[in-house]
Amino acid sequence: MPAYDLIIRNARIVTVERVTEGDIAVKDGVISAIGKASGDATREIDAGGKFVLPGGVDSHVHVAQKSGMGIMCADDFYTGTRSAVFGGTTTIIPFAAQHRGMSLRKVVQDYHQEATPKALIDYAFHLIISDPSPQVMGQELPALIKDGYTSFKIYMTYDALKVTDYQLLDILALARKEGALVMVHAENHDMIQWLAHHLVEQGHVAPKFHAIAHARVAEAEATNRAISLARLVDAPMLIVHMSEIEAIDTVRQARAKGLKIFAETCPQYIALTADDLDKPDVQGAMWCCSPPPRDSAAQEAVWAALKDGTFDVFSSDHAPYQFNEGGKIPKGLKTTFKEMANGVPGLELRLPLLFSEGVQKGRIDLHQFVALSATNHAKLYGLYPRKGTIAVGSDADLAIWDDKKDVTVRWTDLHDNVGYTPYEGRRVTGWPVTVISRGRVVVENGTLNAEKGSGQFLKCVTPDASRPLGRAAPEMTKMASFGARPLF
Ligand code: DUC
Ligand code: ZN
Ligand code: ZN
Repeated sequence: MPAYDLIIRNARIVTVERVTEGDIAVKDGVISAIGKASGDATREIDAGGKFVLPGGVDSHVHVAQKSGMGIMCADDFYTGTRSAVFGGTTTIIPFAAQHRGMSLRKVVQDYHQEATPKALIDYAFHLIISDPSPQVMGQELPALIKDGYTSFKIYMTYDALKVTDYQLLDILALARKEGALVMVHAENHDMIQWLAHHLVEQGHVAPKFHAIAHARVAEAEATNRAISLARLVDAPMLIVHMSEIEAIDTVRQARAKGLKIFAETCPQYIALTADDLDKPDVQGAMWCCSPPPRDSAAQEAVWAALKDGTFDVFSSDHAPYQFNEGGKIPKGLKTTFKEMANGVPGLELRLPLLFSEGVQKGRIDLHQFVALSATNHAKLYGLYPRKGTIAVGSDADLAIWDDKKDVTVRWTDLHDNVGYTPYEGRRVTGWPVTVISRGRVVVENGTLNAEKGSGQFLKCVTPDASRPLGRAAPEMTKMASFGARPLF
């Protein structure tokens, strides 16, 4: 009987702290030795000096979800996790989304029913709360937090989803009391509505006007307001999908004051600009997401914030809609920018884009890449050290990267169900060629080898913020723990 199930030999093992040369031995899905592995294994892989990184953790993903406008995502838990794993991601945290009038407990049950038979890799859930009714706030949410759903997203915009500032304060107070993390989509609803109304009135309905209606100041104002609300009740908050210079500065200042504010950005804010939405007829809808991509100055600000640790996590915000009437363009060629489905796919290309544009171009180092792509996500949602690192006792979730591999992005080579990629034709250097999930070699030589339903549900726990997130987030060391604390 071999000592191990798998040994990866001759690896350059990268974590947030160090690069180590050696072997990784795996038994029963868990890393059981690192260094010089003596003994044999059922399977050996020679990494040949390639980088072996923690499998990515993508903590902002929409799959099998209906948008506020009632449009179904193009990916379910099978195609979504398939796409993830081909891009080097081995854990996802999608949303169980409540629409108004729904029981949150029932919503969670429904998402489990969707995920259980289909997921190829491990997953946890965030909640989306659009209806903080007495039943939700008094019973369902506190119970769900105890059951391992410790983060929830709140919208400050979208008619069907947004909560008032008063409701957000209630939710923040509850998060503080129960020890949970509130994630905020920060855009000023009335500013966007007002601009959109006047643009449409003047016949400006093409996709490019989406980026004008979702003005930078709308993001900046809402970010500042959200942080002020969190400050009032001293509750932790994550601002998701940040795109904009002033908003990023506001986060940086809040953290410098010691506030427990975390921040996330996404591939579309380093690799796209508002000009991408400026295409003939409604084609620009394929690049439509909220907040919209901005310009090269904003991209530079995003890179600076990735480098200096203002951003804790780099997530895909994979929000996949096909370019047809059941997806992006519900009214076909007559669809106005107000009616387009919001969101772009990014699960599979999240890590290759960050690696190629970030590490290869010297904007961030490999350790920051690991922190931003895996370790910080696992720490923020209480999955560390089971996920997000390479250590004895951690799940053997690993990606072997060929840092020399040049790839020209073609949607036909990707594994989602979207039908296009906003990054078509881009060249990236560096690709996760072999991907391992709990010791199973799930991607190798471009082939998938995982059973539908073999992914496992992960319960999140409230993180202990006295442990720093990693090199990309040094301010965390100063932050108090955000375990449960009563407000009054
Ligand atoms: N917010 C998201 O988080 N994803 C897609 C669209 C949106 O507005
Ligand atoms: Zn959002
Ligand atoms: Zn999202």
